[in-house]
Amino acid sequence: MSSASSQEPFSAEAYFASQSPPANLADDLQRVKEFIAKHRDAGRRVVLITSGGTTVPLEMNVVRFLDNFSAGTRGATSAEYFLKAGYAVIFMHRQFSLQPFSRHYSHSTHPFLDFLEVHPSSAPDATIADTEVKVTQRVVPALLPILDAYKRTMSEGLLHMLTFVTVDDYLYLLRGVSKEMGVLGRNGMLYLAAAVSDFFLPRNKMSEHKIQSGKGSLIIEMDQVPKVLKPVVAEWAREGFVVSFKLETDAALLVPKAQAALERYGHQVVIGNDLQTRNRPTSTSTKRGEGFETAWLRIDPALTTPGAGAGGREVKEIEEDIVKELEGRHGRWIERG
Ligand code: PAZ
Repeated sequence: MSSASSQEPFSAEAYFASQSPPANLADDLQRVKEFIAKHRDAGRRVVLITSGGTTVPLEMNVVRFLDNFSAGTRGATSAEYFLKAGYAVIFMHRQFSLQPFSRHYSHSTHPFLDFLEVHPSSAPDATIADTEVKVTQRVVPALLPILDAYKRTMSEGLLHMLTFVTVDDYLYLLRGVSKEMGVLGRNGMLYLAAAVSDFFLPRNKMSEHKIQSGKGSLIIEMDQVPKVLKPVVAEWAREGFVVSFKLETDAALLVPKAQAALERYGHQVVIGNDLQTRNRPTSTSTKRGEGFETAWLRIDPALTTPGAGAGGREVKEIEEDIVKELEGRHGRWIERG
């Protein structure tokens, strides 16, 4: 697979002209419009969270695809803290990645069935309908606040879910939802935590059927996905408070790359995280006058075992501090007008 292309990168318009929208886009956007209107009328701040990795199919009838690393932990965890802070949340996530609330009982960390107990009836004529299944008492203290927050969120209609799989789905949804958020003015925040592919295979270069292996090695030249942060900030969500994420594997690149992104796109905050330690130190960079301001959010590594809270142990999650910091900055930015 080649790593660099001699071609001009696609502009956002050329990208959308060449790639097809997801089948349910119009319905999805209609529901987003209604959700935003309801919360705008209530004077509530709304955050769009993107979460999880995108895929890039290599064939029209997809057998193989390129994927981006992300379990969806950052996005799902942040969504809970934004809800706690009073935001309504549009949670745009990769299908089957972690979701707010249910993330505490993911099949890999805390399988749901492990928390259940069966109590058969001892009556001689008992049927299966007399058997009770209960939640194990030991998990109740940790479960109750999660269940309570979940029920309240759902009954008040504060969480709206959207799913994507491919990078095409993601970009069409991002464009549509960002534009809908325009009616919120400064009360809208975009929190772009999804891990989005930098490369894609345009439809006109894609094989219709499964790529055959008979010819030995495979060489695919991919095109560059347009840098859509530019139209997000300059066109689609002009009044929104935009927070982008930068993931690096070389920690020394985090701050310079975050500052370069702020310089290039002119948005409000970049959150930098290193792949190995992403649940621990995290930097936030903001443009300040002619320069930049970088702050580090750090928490005690002993308190950060992901998902440990579901079993009853208290954990500290870095997203709590990220969201607190952003809520404050968003508020001050709204006041400044
Ligand atoms: O979903 P997760 O918790 O496993 O990972 C989150 C993350 C590292 C993908 C996210 O914090 C992030 O940095 N997103 C942007 C990735 C990028 O630079 O493309």
